[in-house]
Amino acid sequence: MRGLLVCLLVALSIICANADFVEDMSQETLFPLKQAAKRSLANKIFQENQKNSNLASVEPLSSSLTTDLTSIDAPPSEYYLISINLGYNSLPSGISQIPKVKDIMSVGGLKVILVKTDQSRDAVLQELRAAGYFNYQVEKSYQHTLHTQPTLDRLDQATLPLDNSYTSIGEGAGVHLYIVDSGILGSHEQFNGRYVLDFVAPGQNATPCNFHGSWVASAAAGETMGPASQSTIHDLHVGMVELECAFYTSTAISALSWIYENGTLPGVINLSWQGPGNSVLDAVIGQLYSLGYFIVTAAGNAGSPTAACLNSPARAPFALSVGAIDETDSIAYFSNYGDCIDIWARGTDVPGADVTGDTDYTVASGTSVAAPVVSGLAAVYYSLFHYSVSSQITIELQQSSVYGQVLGMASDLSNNRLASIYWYQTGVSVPTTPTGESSLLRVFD
Ligand SMILES: [Ca+2]
Repeated sequence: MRGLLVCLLVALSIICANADFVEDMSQETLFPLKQAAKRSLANKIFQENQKNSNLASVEPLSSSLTTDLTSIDAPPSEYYLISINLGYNSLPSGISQIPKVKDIMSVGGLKVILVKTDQSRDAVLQELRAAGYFNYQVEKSYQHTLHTQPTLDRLDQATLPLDNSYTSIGEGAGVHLYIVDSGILGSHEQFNGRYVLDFVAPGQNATPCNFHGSWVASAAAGETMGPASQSTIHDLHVGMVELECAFYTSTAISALSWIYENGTLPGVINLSWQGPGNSVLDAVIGQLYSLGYFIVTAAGNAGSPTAACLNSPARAPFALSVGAIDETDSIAYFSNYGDCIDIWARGTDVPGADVTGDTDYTVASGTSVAAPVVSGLAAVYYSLFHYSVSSQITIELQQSSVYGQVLGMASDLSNNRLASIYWYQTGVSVPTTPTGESSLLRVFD
């Protein structure tokens, strides 16, 4: 559990200080609202870009870290733990030869006997007493599992309340998910056998510099926590220890360049960080999109209506920007919003993989964790539909989204879209959305 979630932010690199703004708005774009907003802001962005050279900052994110990670779920079967206080009883002689006894463990002054039986708890107690063994405590062995991931739970239903379940339509097998972040604990149980280390920032080692990358990766592709639970997870570790896990745009671009040169399609690239507007970074993202990668980014956590249109990669025409909603489907108080948000996903109180141990978890909030939900969903769609063109994934994400569900924004905005598999999962035909249709057609232009 952590008291504060710190998002990875990019410090503007020198490489862009003198770069001309890349006016690529006339090309195919993701959403018309975003396109219009970006057009109007292009000059302003460029001017700010010039002023912001070498700016380094770390943006504090929200956190709400009280959620208990474990819950007692349905009892699996017939296992009972019998605890014996040795102060009163010695172990029955020959107990280890009894077939139903599966294990005997010592825990301090206690012996704990694991029994497999289909008897009820009371029946086990009665049997022990009939045999002359008192002072036993008999407890059922429960299956301790994580709460149903709120991100997943929300993904498979159109409306609230959450039903504490997630029914998959696919797990993203065969798709490569590139996480450009603070490093991932590849040995974590959530990433079992699906982890590849691709890139480490110069001067760094493979050890994650904080939990962020693992938490993000589990939201996209964790064994039990992300939609793409069969995708291959690629770690591009850009976070720098000396910057408290922040990094430079140039390092991010190095990582993206590595993907361009060495990556495998179909692929989804997750960028759960923001920095000042950067035309070079935006252009690099455009190159990867053209090659067939789908790029997803966090909207940012400034709670601002304009920041996503000013910052990169959120403003990048070929990066899908994901805003965060809370447990009431309202825009999370920290989430950026406005015309440059393309889609929404749950981003508050989300458990995820931690880096302190292979079975450790943490809970945090941020658009950083909403983005990988959509990245994972994009991987699922690549896997299901075998698209080779990035724009087809955009269309799938749009068409499968639940329209008008996000509270706190006008319902007639075409970007009021909640990422969802609801229509696929239920077999209900996808509804026509009032203003979304035009944006779909534009992608085909
Ligand atoms: Ca659900």
